Amino acid sequence: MATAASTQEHFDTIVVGAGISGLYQLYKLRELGLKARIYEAGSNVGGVWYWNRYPGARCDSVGYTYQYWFSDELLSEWNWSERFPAQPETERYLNRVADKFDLRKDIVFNTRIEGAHFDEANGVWTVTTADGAKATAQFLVMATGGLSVPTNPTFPGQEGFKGTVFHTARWPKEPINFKGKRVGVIGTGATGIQVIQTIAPSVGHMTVFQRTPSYTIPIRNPKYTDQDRAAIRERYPELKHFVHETFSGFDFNPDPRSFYDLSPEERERFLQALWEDGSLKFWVGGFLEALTDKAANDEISEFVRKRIRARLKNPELAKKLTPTDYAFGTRRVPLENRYYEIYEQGNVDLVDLLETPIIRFVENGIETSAGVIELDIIVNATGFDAATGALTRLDLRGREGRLLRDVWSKGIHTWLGMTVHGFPNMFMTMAPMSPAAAFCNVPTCSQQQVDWITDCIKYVRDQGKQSIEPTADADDGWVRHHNEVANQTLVPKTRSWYTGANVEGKQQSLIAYIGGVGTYRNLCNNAKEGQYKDCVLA
Ligand code: NA7
Repeated sequence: MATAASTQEHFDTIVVGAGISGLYQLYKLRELGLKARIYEAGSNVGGVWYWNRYPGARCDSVGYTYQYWFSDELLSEWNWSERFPAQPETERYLNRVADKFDLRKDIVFNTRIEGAHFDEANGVWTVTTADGAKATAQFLVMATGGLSVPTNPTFPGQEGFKGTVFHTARWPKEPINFKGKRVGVIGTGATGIQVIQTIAPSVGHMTVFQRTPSYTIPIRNPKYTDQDRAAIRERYPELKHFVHETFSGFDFNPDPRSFYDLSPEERERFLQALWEDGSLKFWVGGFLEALTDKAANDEISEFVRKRIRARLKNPELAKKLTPTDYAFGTRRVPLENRYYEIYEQGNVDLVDLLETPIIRFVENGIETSAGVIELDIIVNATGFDAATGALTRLDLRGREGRLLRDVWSKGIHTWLGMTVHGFPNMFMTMAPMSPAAAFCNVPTCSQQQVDWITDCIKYVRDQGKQSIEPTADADDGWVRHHNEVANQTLVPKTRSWYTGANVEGKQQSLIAYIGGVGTYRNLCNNAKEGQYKDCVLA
């Protein structure tokens, strides 16, 4: 493992973050023969799979599409145990990658980067760690993650609560004993649902504080046999290419037929078959009109609502847990496992915050407009400042000392979601205006972005140049295209983390490119083949 140097070290490239993108970026930079270093705030690799170790954390992507494709040896060695691996398995996988490719020796752990400044005179980035150490590099890759800055609710009286408060994205490594405890969970997105359905059976009593119910899909998660794994491995040579050509980075595409090519009965049968797949295929592997056409979406939304209602005996509960005021698929669709049944098991209450909002936290619990609910533990499953949060909270300054936070406060702009005008030699993964920020199976897009970034760095060096930066027009063009595509869909019409609505004061615009993973990849490839003509090389 690398250690923070006492004297200022210089690298060809500094990477911030040792998650899925950062690890692969280090591997690729080494392949180029560059001197590279990762700084990582956590004590180990894994990024989102290091921090989000709450009970029930599980990947909603099928495991064999949620992996690296660069090493046939790794692909042949690693055995996924089930279709949707739980957090410990994915974390183990990323540790295995770090060990197998000896990545740790170039990673400094327990080191948070507070700022990075571009020095125009010398053409280098200087990064500063939380304890004031500095290092410089020609290139900077912000592999800081799209979902790495948790949002905590701010209710009056929070500091006075005498029990324990956890955020799911900062979960302790030691097991928590919930036995006999009164537990409150705030939030019913993908994370809330996983944690609620997992701990509800073992707590004394649970109160779920729900503001917006989710549309969900029941997960089908068989354990794999050796035979299953052998059959899956057969597909790897084709899959490693195919995932990059799809709409959302998985191993399937939306159906080529129009919603209106089928009769209502045929549609019902088709949707039922997708439903039984028990995966996100129902969301992004069905009709594309689900995301663009209100009438088509209404029918699909009702298909899901019917199935949620059918799970609940109590009509009052069914009403509260069934979404009716937004369109299916315009917010993240969680996979669930016996989520609805837990509300009828006897020790779980649902508080609908639209009826009885939280007034304040009190010493012994949470006070809503209906009275005090006594709690020992509060779990905030309240989400993230997605895509921008990890970048805007830093003192990240490009040319003329301009702060990215200020630049984006007037309107987020990027070129291809990977670079920003005014920030030469700075690259980002999982950043705004790329599919990776929300509408992609993360490893697919993170590998595509890292490959593109690596090629771009190689090009600059091969040309004997020092720096590359998109023009202001390049950013403008990308923002225009991003918005045009976004506005053809229903997604911006719903308030969610996809539109920045979950963070006060955040830009209200679609955070991720929704033109499709394959289309985005072609646009990135065109930029490369066109020798980055939208950029200034100096
Ligand atoms: P999400 O999807 O942003 O969900 C957060 C949940 O927390 C959601 O139900 C919110 O309600 C709720 N929330 C947030 N703040 C509050 C306050 N102040 N009061 C009450 N309820 C609140 O985050 P997740 O962690 O579940 O998922 C993020 C991604 O991680 C997910 O999409 C996967 O890709 C993995 P709201 O909807 O805002 O009404």
